Amino acid sequence: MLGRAWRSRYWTGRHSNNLLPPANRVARTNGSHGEGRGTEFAGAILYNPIVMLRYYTAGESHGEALMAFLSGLPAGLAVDSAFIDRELWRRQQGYGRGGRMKIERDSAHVLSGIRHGKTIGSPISILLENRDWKNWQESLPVGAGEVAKHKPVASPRPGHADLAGALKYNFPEARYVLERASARESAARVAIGALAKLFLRALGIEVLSHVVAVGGSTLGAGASWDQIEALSKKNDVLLNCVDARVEEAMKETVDHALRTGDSVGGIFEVAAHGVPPGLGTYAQWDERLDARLAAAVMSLQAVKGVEIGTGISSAGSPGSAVHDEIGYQKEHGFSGFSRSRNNAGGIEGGVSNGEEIRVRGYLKPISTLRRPLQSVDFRTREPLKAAYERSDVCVVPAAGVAAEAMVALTLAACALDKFGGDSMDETLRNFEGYLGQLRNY
Ligand code: EPS
Repeated sequence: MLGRAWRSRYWTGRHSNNLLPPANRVARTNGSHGEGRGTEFAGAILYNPIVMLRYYTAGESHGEALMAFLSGLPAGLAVDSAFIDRELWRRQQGYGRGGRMKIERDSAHVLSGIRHGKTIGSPISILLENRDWKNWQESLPVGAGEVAKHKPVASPRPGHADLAGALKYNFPEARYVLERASARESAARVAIGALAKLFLRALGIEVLSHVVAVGGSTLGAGASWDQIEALSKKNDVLLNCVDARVEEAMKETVDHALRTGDSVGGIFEVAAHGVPPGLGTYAQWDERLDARLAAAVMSLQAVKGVEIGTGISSAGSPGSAVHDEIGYQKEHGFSGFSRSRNNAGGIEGGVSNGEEIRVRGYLKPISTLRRPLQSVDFRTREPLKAAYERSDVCVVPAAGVAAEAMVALTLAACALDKFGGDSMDETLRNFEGYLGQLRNY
């Protein structure tokens, strides 16, 4: 069996042919030509061509369950299921959630890949039961069921996937669209994100979030890692803001939306603490860490913008006010190099620079409104107000927790690209070797 680092080198295509494993060398001499990422070696593909850590989810919002799959974690990582459930609980918190959160008690049911409390290197699958399924079995059956019991969505909601999805998949209405476009799906990401967090923790990296803004109520100052960490330990979550006074203003903003049948968006910030310099690379566009993080966070429901560090305000400032001056104290950080501030959000040139990574997500307001906007009847094409279904009014804290999962999965993938390892022992050995290199730089 090929080592993980071996596979990575082979598939990233940056190394010479004589580094190819024997099976692939044979394939090339048998008529495959070309360099690079996999398909040229179609006759000899042994592994997924691009990434070592792979994941995806399945499940409808009101179906029987959500499923999450994670493949590529090294063997021997201790898994604490209470930690996964705590993460799932954190995602369910926050002022402004709808009635659904009173029904669900998300808990991870691990089906594979973890035995005797540790990963075994095999694909991990996790099932999250939808408690609400009992109320939907007749409306959303797997079999044909009774048409009269289905729950079609009369008119698409502006801002939701309803119309674009119905047009794309040629559905006469939007029920199937919203079932999958729903942010309920993010619970599955949080379950596997928790495993990525446990992996990163073994490397000394922690990932958490806080809320910067709800509607127009904004935290003026930055939040320190210690403040963010203290928030994560709370057992009563209001809006996950480090400043109690601003949090109260955020609550009033949500109350106003509740009173007026409206909804609010906002801004969350994810911080990754303890990330060494050297994750991601400028060498290729799709291997840049900032690009990978931006895609990961943007993929979350309702996120319409992503910012690394002070990226957005930096665009209007002179370079002297933006870039983080460099100093050196032998014992500081990973390599002795230090920074006067962290406007870069821990990433320069698509590479982590050893400072804390800071990524912000900008959420549009929830698109389901109790006082709906104008739309069109799917059936008659006549004007009709947009459909209203039970919904949340504000999900910024929950989205922050889901974004932690996406950031953790992305950093774990980058760390495995760099350090490889089929077992945690192997990964940690490679990691320690690299840390030594940084210390001795
Ligand atoms: C969502 C609508 C609401 C939210 C849901 C996301 O669900 P329901 O239609 O069942 O009331 O509660 O979020 C979750 C269920 C969750 O777990 O976060 C939507 O349309 O996106």
